[in-house]
Amino acid sequence: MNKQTKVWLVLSIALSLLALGSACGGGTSTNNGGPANNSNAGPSLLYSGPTGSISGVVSYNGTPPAPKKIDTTADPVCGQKNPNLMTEDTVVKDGKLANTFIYIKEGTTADGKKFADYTWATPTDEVQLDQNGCHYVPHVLGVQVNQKLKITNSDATQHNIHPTPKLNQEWNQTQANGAPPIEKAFTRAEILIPVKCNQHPWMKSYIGVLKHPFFKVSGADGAYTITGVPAGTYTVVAWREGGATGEEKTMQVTVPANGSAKADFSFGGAATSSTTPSLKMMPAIEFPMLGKH
Ligand SMILES: [Cu+2]
Repeated sequence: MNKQTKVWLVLSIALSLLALGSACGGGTSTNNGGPANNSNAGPSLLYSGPTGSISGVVSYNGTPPAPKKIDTTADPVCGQKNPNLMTEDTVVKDGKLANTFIYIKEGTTADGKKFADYTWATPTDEVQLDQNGCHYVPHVLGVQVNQKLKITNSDATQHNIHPTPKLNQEWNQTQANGAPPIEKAFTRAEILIPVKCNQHPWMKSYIGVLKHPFFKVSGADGAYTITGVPAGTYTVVAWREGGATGEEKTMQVTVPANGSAKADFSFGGAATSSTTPSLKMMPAIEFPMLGKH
């Protein structure tokens, strides 16, 4: 018997055993519909049409709040490794805003189907969140639903990773100096999950969880590019941290087949300059009316 024949023999035995196993298993189930129907997820619609990209730059108007130096005296290890640790809630360079999470919220593909009706494979590669110098790196990141998130501790001190989601399950886990990576995943889409550290109150990170892969975080130059986007028309959202649930800007874009759509966003500035004049006008309107009595 040659090697190929042996392999086929082993395979066919394995398949027979599998068939036998599922036939026996079927006796306990009321639904004998076969393997295609036993999944609780709906039928999956996979996209195979033409794609394009969305790119742009995120700006910050006006003078951004200056980063503040973080007092790390509670943990000397942090101060030794990272003596100039600064707040990262608004990172602006030359008017461009980093750490903005840009993603497709909804839309219609060029073939007339709802974007939300498509399903996207969970990536097999993991996304890393490191604790290095007593802050989270990166500060903002995205994962797909059920994609593996690998959390590492590069510091000579203990951290306690504590995401505080609204839709996913909350957990917190201590990771000692030298401890192996912690592997987690989120089962539901959520924009965005704040992550804190129970050891170091200043530590913050934000994780965006989506059912699809069309998201990016703006870089230090404010730029981002989302590739492989099905041709279609979409609502694109740029999210940045701030307040209780963050701040969002939305834009409609049409992604052409094999082309690129532009979506520039801007935060900051504008709101304060528009409210001041309207407040000043109010007394001018009110006083003549009072004088008529
Ligand atoms: Cu920590």
